[in-house]
Amino acid sequence: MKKTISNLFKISLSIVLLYGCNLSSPEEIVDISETSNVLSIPAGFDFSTHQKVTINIVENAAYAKYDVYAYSDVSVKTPTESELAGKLVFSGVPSNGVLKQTISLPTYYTKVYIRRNENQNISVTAKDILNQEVNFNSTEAKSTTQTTSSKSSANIDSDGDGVLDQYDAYPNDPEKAFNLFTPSIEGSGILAFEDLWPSTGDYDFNDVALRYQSVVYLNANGFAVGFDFKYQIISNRAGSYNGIGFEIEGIAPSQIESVTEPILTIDFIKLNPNGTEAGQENAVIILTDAIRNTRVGADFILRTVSVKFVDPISTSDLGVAPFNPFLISNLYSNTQVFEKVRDHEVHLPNMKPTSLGVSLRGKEDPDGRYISQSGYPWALSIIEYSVSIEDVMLREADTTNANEKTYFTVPKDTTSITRAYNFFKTWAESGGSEYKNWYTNGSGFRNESLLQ
Ligand SMILES: [Ca+2]
Ligand SMILES: [Ca+2]
Ligand SMILES: [Ca+2]
Repeated sequence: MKKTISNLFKISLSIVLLYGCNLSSPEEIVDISETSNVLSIPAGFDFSTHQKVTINIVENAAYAKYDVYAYSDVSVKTPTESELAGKLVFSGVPSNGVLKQTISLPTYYTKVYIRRNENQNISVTAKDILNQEVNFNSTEAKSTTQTTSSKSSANIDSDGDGVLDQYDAYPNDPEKAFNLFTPSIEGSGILAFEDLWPSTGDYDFNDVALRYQSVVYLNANGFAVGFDFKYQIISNRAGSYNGIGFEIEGIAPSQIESVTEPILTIDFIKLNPNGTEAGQENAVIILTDAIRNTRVGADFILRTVSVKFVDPISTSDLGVAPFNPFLISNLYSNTQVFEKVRDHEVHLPNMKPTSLGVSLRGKEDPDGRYISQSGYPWALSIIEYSVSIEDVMLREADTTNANEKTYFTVPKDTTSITRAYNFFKTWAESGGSEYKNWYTNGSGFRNESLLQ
């Protein structure tokens, strides 16, 4: 009898376990998310996944070259120099003993790596980010390793900009000496939009999505002389002629010397002679007026818009890519008739429309801050280091690698981001304090079958 009870218990336990497994299967989680499609976010939360960080370096020696790397302490071991290489954010040589730059880092990043090279004596120091700042003094550079580079004796400055050839990324260009990458030399950022604003959408964030990398060109004093904005459209599920651009807040159109090459095809964007958009208070760069028209054949290709400044600008004044990005939505009309509507700009939460945009406060966007009544944004901005702008389309096309995407991928059509990414809702409802890395490929973070 005891045996029978024991067996019955085992059978019941098995049933419970099986049933339990079913309950915790991804499909069941999906159904639960589907029925609760309202996000209860704390007041003021803006859905930021990255933040501006100011790096302040004080140098006591006459001359030292610095490289600053993004660093995540999620990894267990200290990264090697070769592991850090792809995460280079900027380089520079202090001017009058000071090197200061503004960069962008994921909110879950807690440190940066600072590499100092004083006459081939190399030190690498991990520094904490405190209140969006990193303060480093060269007296902290302790563990030094002497390299055997033959360049150490080469004190040549071919272009006379004050930066030795061995440290000068542009040894024959006196206007440029260093680069500042957003997010890094081998990383890329994502902008993903819902285009029905001010109506709510399905929150699959695949109507328009692009990857970008910005390369700011710095002079010998660490001031920006211009930048390239490279972009690759990775999703365009909209039937309409959406345009896309960004506003550089606090920078006047007159501070821009030239912009090459916005792709304008449907004649409703007016430009100033310097290539910025006309009628704007701040400098506005339009990448294209019609994303669908930027294809070559059936494919979107890697594009670059180059911006040159009249006078060098500090990166604290310039801000960080993607600046104030926006989609120009031409879908709003509740008809299928295409209209050239310039003023319907879809921005990131809490950002403001440009001079040519309108704020359409109403039922769906009650505060006019691009957060819907149900608590959702119309745009998301992410930066990550797991795929480069050059490699993303190759990786996408590689079907043998389909289940090994280590980078953010937009959801399939009509699949809400809350279904595709299991911790998006937790992150949003915690005001961004939990699961700050919800968009990464952490264990159990995403439902691969629901991603494009
Ligand atoms: Ca030089
Ligand atoms: Ca140079
Ligand atoms: Ca959508």
